[in-house]
Amino acid sequence: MLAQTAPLPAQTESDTYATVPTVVSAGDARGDFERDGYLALPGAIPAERNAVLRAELDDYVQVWRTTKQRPNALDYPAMRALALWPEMLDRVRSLFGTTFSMHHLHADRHDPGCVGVHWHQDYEQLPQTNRVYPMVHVFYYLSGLDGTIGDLLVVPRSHRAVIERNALSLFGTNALPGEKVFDHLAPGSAVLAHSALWHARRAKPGGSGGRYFIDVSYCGHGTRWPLNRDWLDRLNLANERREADPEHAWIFDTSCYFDPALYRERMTRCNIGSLATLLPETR
Ligand SMILES: O=C(O)CCC(=O)C(=O)O
Ligand SMILES: [Fe+2]
Repeated sequence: MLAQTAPLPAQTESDTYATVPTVVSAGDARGDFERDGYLALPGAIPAERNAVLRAELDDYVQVWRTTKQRPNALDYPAMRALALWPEMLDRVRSLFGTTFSMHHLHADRHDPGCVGVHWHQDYEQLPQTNRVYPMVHVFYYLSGLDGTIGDLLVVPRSHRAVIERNALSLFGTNALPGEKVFDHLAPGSAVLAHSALWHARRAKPGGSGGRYFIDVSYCGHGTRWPLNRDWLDRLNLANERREADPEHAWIFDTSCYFDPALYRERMTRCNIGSLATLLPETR
């Protein structure tokens, strides 16, 4: 069983807007993460919990493929518990040095022959201009990685570059200079990746049984992040149901998000020339 964690203190408005995460390293893990943009945690999920998650993911995938509708992962108890896993939340908190909310949870089983995912980064920002606030994706490989079906690729230290999410698509999943290939990870491993880290999934032949994959992402407080309506609704729903576990109110707090659909047109209209010249004077 996962241990319970203490709730974070309630945020005040001044906390929310004053907290800019420090880039000073406080311990090896944080230093490594800040330098390289990722941390690998081999075999992080205990075997028993991992088996429950795998069974749940099989069910989730079957419902999704049968109904052609992606179910709400937060309705599945083990996946919901994974998003709220106290040890992982503590780790994210220590890496961020600030409070945060969950952004989304995606889950899928990649069966043999599954296609790859081209190079990209997943940092949520409209438009992409800086990397001041932290966002992380926790990639869980329930069945591990063994060089079949799909390898995870990352370019260490690429998370500081400011680049549109799909700007790297022209490279497909070809090798990039300095890339690191994850093709050997124990079942239940996690890779914590700064969301701006360049990464890809390179399709590989062979394999059996499927590549069980869950990613959960978290956004640091102090700014507002884009989140599509669908996931805003899911988090709000989870928040409404939190009587069952009131200590998790903060993780489903959506006040740090905005629906990008409501801003895209406005952004397109004013995103001309150098945006800096359109900003009000600040000191
Ligand atoms: O399948 C993987 O290992 C990574 C997939 C990915 O890039 C993502 O879900 O954002
Ligand atoms: Fe990604």
